[in-house]
Formats: sequence, C-alpha cells, structure tokens
Amino acid sequence: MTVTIAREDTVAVVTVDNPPVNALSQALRQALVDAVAELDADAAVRAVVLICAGRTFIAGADVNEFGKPPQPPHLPDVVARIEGARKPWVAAIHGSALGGGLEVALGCAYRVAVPSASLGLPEVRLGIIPGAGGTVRLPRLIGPAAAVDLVTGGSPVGARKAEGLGLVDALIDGDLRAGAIAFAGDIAGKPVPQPISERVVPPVEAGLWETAEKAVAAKAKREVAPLRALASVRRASEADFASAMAFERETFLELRGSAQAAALRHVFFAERAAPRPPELAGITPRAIRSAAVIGGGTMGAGIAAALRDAGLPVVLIERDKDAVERGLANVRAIYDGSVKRNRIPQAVADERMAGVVGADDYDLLADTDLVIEAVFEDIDVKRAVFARLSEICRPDAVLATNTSYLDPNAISEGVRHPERFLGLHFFSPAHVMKLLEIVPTDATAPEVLAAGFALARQLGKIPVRAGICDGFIGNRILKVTRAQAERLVLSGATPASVDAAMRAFGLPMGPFEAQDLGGLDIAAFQRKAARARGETPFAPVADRLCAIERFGQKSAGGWYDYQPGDRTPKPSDAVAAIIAEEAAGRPQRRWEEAEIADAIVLPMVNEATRILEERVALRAADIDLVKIHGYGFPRWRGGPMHYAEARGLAAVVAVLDRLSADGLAEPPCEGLRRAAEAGGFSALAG
Ligand code: 3H9
Repeated sequence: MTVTIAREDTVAVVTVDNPPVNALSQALRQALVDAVAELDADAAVRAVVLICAGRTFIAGADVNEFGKPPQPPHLPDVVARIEGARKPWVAAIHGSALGGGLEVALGCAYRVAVPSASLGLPEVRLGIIPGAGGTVRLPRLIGPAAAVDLVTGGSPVGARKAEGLGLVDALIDGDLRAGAIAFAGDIAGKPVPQPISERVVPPVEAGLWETAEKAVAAKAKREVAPLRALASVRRASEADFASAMAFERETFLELRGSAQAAALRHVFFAERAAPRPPELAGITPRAIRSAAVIGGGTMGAGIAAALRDAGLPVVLIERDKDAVERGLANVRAIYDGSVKRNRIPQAVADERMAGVVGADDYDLLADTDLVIEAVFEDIDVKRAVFARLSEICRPDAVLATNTSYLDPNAISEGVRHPERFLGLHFFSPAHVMKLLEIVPTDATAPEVLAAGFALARQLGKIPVRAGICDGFIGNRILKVTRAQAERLVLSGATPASVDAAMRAFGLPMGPFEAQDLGGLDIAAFQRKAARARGETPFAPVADRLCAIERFGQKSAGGWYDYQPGDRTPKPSDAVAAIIAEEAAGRPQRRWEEAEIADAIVLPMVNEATRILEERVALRAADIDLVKIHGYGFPRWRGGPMHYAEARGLAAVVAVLDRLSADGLAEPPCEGLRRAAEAGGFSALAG
C-alpha cells in the first residue's frame, strides 16, 4: 500500500509510504487520485493532511520511469485533482519536497513544514524542467523573480526561507503530524484560499527577463534545461494558466527524451551507486570523530579545510615551527578567500580556523581517529611518516595516504596493524573538488574501507573505489590525454586549436592550458619514475619544455607564453619551433574541432576500458564520476563512458582503428571490442 488514510476526528490524514524517497510512481499517482475521490465523498471529513512516512516528503517524480512512456494518471492531472478537491488539503512537509513533490504540495491549499525541511525544483539538474505545473504555479504564488531563481538554479531552499517567500504557510516545531492536524482543524471552517492556478501573476519588474536570461545562459554554459525553464516561467507569467501548462508540458516531454537528460540521469544514479560498493554491504565503518593531516602544503591545507568544513577537529602537523606557521597560513588563506567570495561569514571562518591546531609534535596524535598524510611524493619520506604514526597512534586509528602516483601497498610496508591503512586521494583544491578516490591496499580491513566512504559522505564528496595501478583511475587516464594532445600537435594541430576544441566539447579548459596551470614539472617527475621502471611514456615536446624550465604559468611560460601578472595564454614562437623540430618527418594534416575531440576523448575511453577490465574501477559509471568531478568532463555529457555508449561503441572502435592505423592513437583494446560487440560496458562488469 503506497497510501493509507486515517481519520482524526474531522481531519483525514493521507500518508504516503513509498520507500526510499516517496517518489511519484504510477501506483502512487493513482493512489493519490483515489484518495481525493474517497475523501471528497466522505461528508465527515472537513480537511485533509498529506504527510509522508520515512525520511522525506515526496522527493519528486520517479526518475526510473523517465526512460519509459508516461503512464496515466499523469502528474499534472493528479495535482489538478488535489487542487480541485472539495476539502482543503494541507501538505505536511519534512525532509525534502522536490520536483513533482513540490508540485503536489502546490496543488494543496496550504503547505506546512518542519524548520529542517527543504523545498525546491531540481529538475534542471536532470536536464528537464518541472512537468506538473511547477513553472506555472510558482510565479503565481511567490512572484516571477523568486520563481526564476528556484526553477533555473535548481537549488532547494530551507523551510524558513520558503516561509519568507510565501511558499510555506506555517512552520511546525515538534511533531509534524500533530501540528499539521491542528493546523488543518483550524482552517477547516475558514474560507479556502483561491487555488494557485486561478491567481494572477504579480507584476514583473522591468528588465527581469533580459537580466535573468543573461545570468542563466552564462551559468548554464551548454546545458539546455535552465534556459528552457526560464522560458517556461516567462510564458507562465505572460499567458493564461491553461496555455502556460501546455507550454510547460511540451517542453518537459521534449527534454525528457533528450540526450542531455539521459546523460544527467546516468550521473544521478552513478552518484548514488558509487558510495556503496557491494563489498561493504552490512559493514559498520570505524568511527571518525577527530582527524589530523601531515603536511601543510596546498594539498594538506585543502584537506584540513575540508575536514574542518565537515565539523571535525583537525591537527595539522609539519616538521618544524616555521613550517607549521606556513601550513596554518595556507589554511587561513583558504578561509580568507571564502569570506572574500561571500561563501561564509567571518565568524564562521574564525570558528573553523580555531579548530585547526598546528603542531610539529606527533605525540598530539595519540588519540586521533584518522590521520591523512599529504607530504612530498617520495616513498621514503612517506614511509618515515607512517613509521612514526605506527608508534604513536592508537592501533585502531585509520591511517591514510593522499598519494596520487605511488603504490599504497608499498607505502604501507612496515605499518603496524596494516589493516587500518588505505589511500584517500583528494583532488586539488581539496576543500572544493568533489572527487575522492578511495584506494584499499591488500590488507585494508572492510570497516576501514567503509570509514573512507563514510568520511566522504561527511565531507560532501563523491567517493569512487579505485584499485592500485599507476595513477589510479583519474591520473592514469590523464596520462593518455596528455600523450594524445602531444600526438595532435605533432601531426598538424596547434596547442591553441587543441585547447579550443576541448573547450568546445565542454571542458572548462584544454589539456595544454591545464598543464600550464598545474605545472609541467609534476608530470615530468612521474615520467622520470616511469622510465626508471622501464616504461616509455610519450612526451617529446613536454620533455623538451621541462628541459628549458618552461614549467607553465609559474615560470612565465609552458605550452604558452605569459606576460607578468597575466594568466592569459599567448601562443609561443619558441614552443612552435620545438614542436616543428619534433614533428619533422611525421605526416601533417588538417584537424577539425570534432576530430580533435575524438582523438582526445576516445583514447581516454580505451584506457578506461582497460581500467574496468582490470577491476581498478568497479563500474563504468564510476569512471564517469572520476572524470566529471575530478577533471571537469561536462556533466551533461554523462562522462566519457556514457558518452561512448551513447555514441555507439562500434563507432568508437571504428574511429580508434582509423587513428591507430595513422599512428595517432593506440588500437582499441580487446575489452572495448568485446563491449562493442555486446553493445555496452556492462558486458565487462562482474
Ligand atoms: C521531477 O520530479 C519531474 C516533475 O517535475 C515532473 C513529472 C511529470 N526517483 O539520494 P539518496 C533513490 S524530477 C527515483 O541516496 P538521500 C536513489 O536512487 C525529480 N529514485 O538519499 C536511492 O536509491 P537506492 C526531481 C530516487 O537521503 C535512494 O532513493 N527530484 C529518486 O541522501 C536514496 O537516495 C529530484 O531530483 C527519484 N526522484 O537524499 C530529487 N530520488 O537506495 C532527487 C532518490 O536504490 N533526490 N531516489 O540507490 C534527491 O535529491 C535525494 O535522493 C534526496 C534524499 C534529497 C531526496
């Protein structure tokens, strides 16, 4: 039973119970329509409370149904039926009233909520717009300007703010059910408010649509839904209710079937699957209530800030007093930046900073639950750190390395109780970037691995389980990206044309701009280590740039030239000359933007397929999350693996075959050929 009805004197209580989040499945929609009919016919009922069991109010349409043809009763009709009920309905909201859930609440005569509730229309994040009157009723209730913010931004608002906007009629402290029944009892005899659908939209301030259009377009970049959502709110503010509803529904149905919506849905489910690797089902994580970071450089300071932002007390360890001061200054600089950008008030920054204790004394860590090492990428330095931690920390304290390229198994050699050791690979800046690669060693205990995932949740990060290999998931693919970018410039493309093509594809910056920003020296250092292992990394131009100390922006030149104090990349004659020398004897050709994107993205997919086959990643979707949250791959493309599947793996194999025949990429791996034959990467899983 998804809906049950109870009577409390003259108030009926309709309880929705459709775990996990009371999504509006077909069965629930039908049950709501039936409930309206039953209560309309019950003369003893004077008002109705609509409340939900479990952790939340209705969190929206059932996203699982989006790939299939819509089944009646359709949600706009359900909302209209509630709005037209003979008894006033009161939506009693806890948790989140999102998307279709908020639209159902807008059909009710009143909305009450607990102060911790949130309300919003997040549809644009799924590549769609509200499809059951959200864009049409909201401007009629709270005015067009506030509606534009809620609908085009997709971020929910807290109940208090919602009350200020007129979206919530009353806040209920304490027991929601009892409070809502009392509210319903109060309003039962009073005149019912005019249905929102019959209200007129308050006047629009001059220039609203033009200003909003510019702001929304700038933020959405190439995502389609936000501007279409704006158009729908505008139509709703200018047209009558029925034609605005028709416009909204048409847009909703069109976008629901779009490639962007499919990609964003894929990411939605990927983000929910990644935090739960099957091996951890039923495992209780080790508790983390305090943390320490070893190393106060950019990475360590960012990790310390991320831990503080999640409310954990942090000890920041450096090797001497001066280094401690520098480390604390790095953390302070992060908070100063957040205050300057109005992200947090000064008082919050001060409170967070006060929770970071700087020290050069490991003895302070005797009772710390989690220690994250973020020192120089040198195995001996790291082993020395863990040797000291092994002596001082409790045997059950979780010890983590933030290494990006070293082997965590090797780092953990000599650690006492190695089952408490794992890799936690943050991405820089660590207090901002959402991705956290979680890397168990051969010895990591399940409850320690689970602690890594629980920590990610606490920090608001997207955790992805990664196996051990050079570069784990993300940086291993990055190496291929860089090598491909070099192959392109050695065969007729320029750094500027490659970067422009990748920006046109949807990345925030191209591979050469990114290298100049991060510094070419780090990758050179890794290539040196790889060569020492007998590998042959391909970077003839980058090697020469490093040989003349063109390390990027920090040395006023890398792949591009830079003027002092100006980060704008300028094509470099010196680099062009080096490229010409290295390209001598290689065939040259013209490159179109789309061909450049293929030559970068599809080899990434090839490497990612190997990663999947080797079980370094558990799922293709996890690799998508790594690229989206760690490397700026456009979310609306769903990540490289979704992109490849949507394009057709047979077509991907064909392009890679052509590129490899010309010496411009590795040939497609066997796994990719098999996945292409089977029609998807799921053939490689398990
Ligand atoms: C919409 O409403 C369109 C309408 O305008 C028009 C209609 C005509 N459907 O996030 P969690 C599952 S569009 C199906 O870990 P939390 C989720 O996959 C929709 N399933 O929990 C997971 O399943 P499992 C607009 C859904 O407590 C489980 O619930 N609404 C849906 O951290 C727990 O999820 C949204 O976009 C769904 N809509 O957070 C809201 N939502 O356990 C999206 C969740 O099997 N949802 N699941 O892996 C959320 O933001 C969060 O889930 C919420 C709870 C805040 C509610």
